[in-house]
Formats: sequence, structure tokens, C-alpha cells
Amino acid sequence: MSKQQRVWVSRPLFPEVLATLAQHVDLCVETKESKRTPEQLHAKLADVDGAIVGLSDRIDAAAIAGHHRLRAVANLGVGYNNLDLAALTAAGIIATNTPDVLTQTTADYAWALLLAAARRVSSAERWLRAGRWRGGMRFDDWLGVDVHGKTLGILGMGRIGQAVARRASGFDMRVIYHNRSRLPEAVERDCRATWVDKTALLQQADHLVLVLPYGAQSHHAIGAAELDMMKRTAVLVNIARGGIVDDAALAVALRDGRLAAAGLDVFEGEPAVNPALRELDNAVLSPHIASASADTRRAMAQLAADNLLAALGFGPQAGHPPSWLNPEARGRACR
Ligand code: 8YV
Repeated sequence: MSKQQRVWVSRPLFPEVLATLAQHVDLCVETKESKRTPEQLHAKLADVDGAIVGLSDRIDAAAIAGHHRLRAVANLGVGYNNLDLAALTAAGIIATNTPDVLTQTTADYAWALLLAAARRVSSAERWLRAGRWRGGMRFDDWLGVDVHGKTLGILGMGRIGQAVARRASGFDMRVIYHNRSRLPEAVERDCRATWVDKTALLQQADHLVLVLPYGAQSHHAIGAAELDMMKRTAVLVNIARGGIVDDAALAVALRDGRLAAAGLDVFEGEPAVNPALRELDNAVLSPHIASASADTRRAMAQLAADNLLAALGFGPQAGHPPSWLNPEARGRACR
């Protein structure tokens, strides 16, 4: 039976989540995620009431131009730099994201990358798989850098940064952080973290984790000058966004031994990855999977669906999506 409202889903989602949407709306679900041209995206958003989109879908004024039917866009992610919030708000289109449900899983992954990069897990595995472990290994081969007992620096101390910090006490680490605004004392105490300015963070951190949102202000927040200030034995972890690190400068620093290692889940211009980074054995690279545990991705998809249904007027939260980014956009009347 045809329903009145139509929703476009830009990538395959969990069937049970799609089923909750399908109870209320007609669905058009893409069979794979892909980076669409602005023209393709504009065409996909024509004649739909709502859309579930992800990081590779840039929803700006051009994408929604002339689409008077579109009333809500639900982003699959806590970060929403792919959405032009001002343009959506000006058009009265509700925008939502998926905070909280991914905090712990993403913080776990920051630690996975930090430990893997510091202890050379990926390169050792590549070496073993290549059949090169034939005896005669030296006692001073495969030396990594320690994590326990060191100073952990965190740039960006929102929910995920705080969750990364809390895990550090199990490693007996001192935690320092930098954030535009200092956290309330009670939160600092709870995270056992001390605010420092950015220069002190770069100079004092034995290992540095980036967890800040991407925007004009954080573009290349870590470039050649910042990398130069870091310890040569440091590990840099980026689970935030590509573009926060100048990947070309990072590749040079890693190649020249000005930094011990890096663990990177995000890249400038992803899915493209700077070829210089791909060449380096001291870079642990993963394809933007920090939130990818089965439970968390399901929870993110469900929250995006709940947000969209509420924005389109369905369910107990009708008119009040749980993670509404632009409540000043009152929403358009149903057409
Ligand atoms: C991605 C993320 O959304 O939540 C975010 O901001 O970056 C991730 O959870 C997810 O990996 C899909 O790209």
C-alpha cells in the first residue's frame, strides 16, 4: 500500500530499522553507499519528505534548492559537517544527528588505534603474514613506545573526549586536554583531566588524541608547525575528521621520524587516502570505522530513523525529534 510520505535512505541500513520506517513511509533505499555528485544528490532529494544521509552526502543549499517537499534530514553520525545547517534552517528543514549512542564505542576505538600504533601491531602482523618470522629475531626488534604511565593529551573534550580520558586511569596516565571552553571542575575531576593551552598540550603530551569537530576553525589544527612541537616519541590518533590534520605534513613527519607513529581513522578527502600515508609502516590506518560495532551502528541507525519519523510527525515524539540540531527551524507544513 502506498503511504503519503516518502523517504530516501542514502545507504543500506539494518533491515529491522528499515522496517520501523516502512510502517509509516514509502522508502527508497540505496543498495550501496557512494559519493554522489551534487547533481545526483539534488535529484535524489527531489519529491521526498525526508532523507537519512551520511558523511559522504553533502547537504547544502544547492542540494535542497527548489525541493519544497523536503522537511527533514537525519544524519547518521554525531558529526554533521556534511550538513549546511544554516541552509537547512533557512529552508525550515529539520536536521538531526546521532549523539551519545556512539560515545563509548568511539572512545574504545581511539584506544585501539593508540595501542596498535604505539606497539606496532599492524606492521608486526604484516611482517608475520609475509612469512618473515623465521627465527633469529633480535631482542631489540619491534620496539614500540609505552602507553601506560605516560601523559595523554586530548584535543577536543566533548562527550567522546571525556570517555577517552576516563579510560586512561586504567593505564595510570596523566591526562591533559585542550578545548575552547574549559570543562566544569566536577567534570575535570571525574575525568582526572587538566586543562592546558594548545601549545602546552602539544609539547607535553606523550600521546595525542584528536576528538574535536571539523569546521573552518579546526581545519589543519594539526599541521607542520604543530607536529614540530610534539615529542618525537609521540603517537597521534585522529578519530575526529579528515581535514583537522594536514595529512601531507603528517606523512612527512612520520617519514622523517619526527613523530613515532599515528593511528588514523579519518582522512582529508576520504575515501581517498594520501598515498604517502599508505606507504608508511608507522601509520595504522582504518576506513572511518570508530563507531562500527554491531550494537552501536544499529543504535545509530535506529536513532536516525526515530529522529526522522518524529520530524515527519510519527510516533510518541512527533514534532520533537530526540536529537534536533536546529530547533529554530520549526519544520515545514506537510505537503
Ligand atoms: C560516522 C562519525 O558517522 O558519528 C560520526 O560523526 O564520524 C561516524 O560515526 C560513521 O562512521 C559513518 O561514516
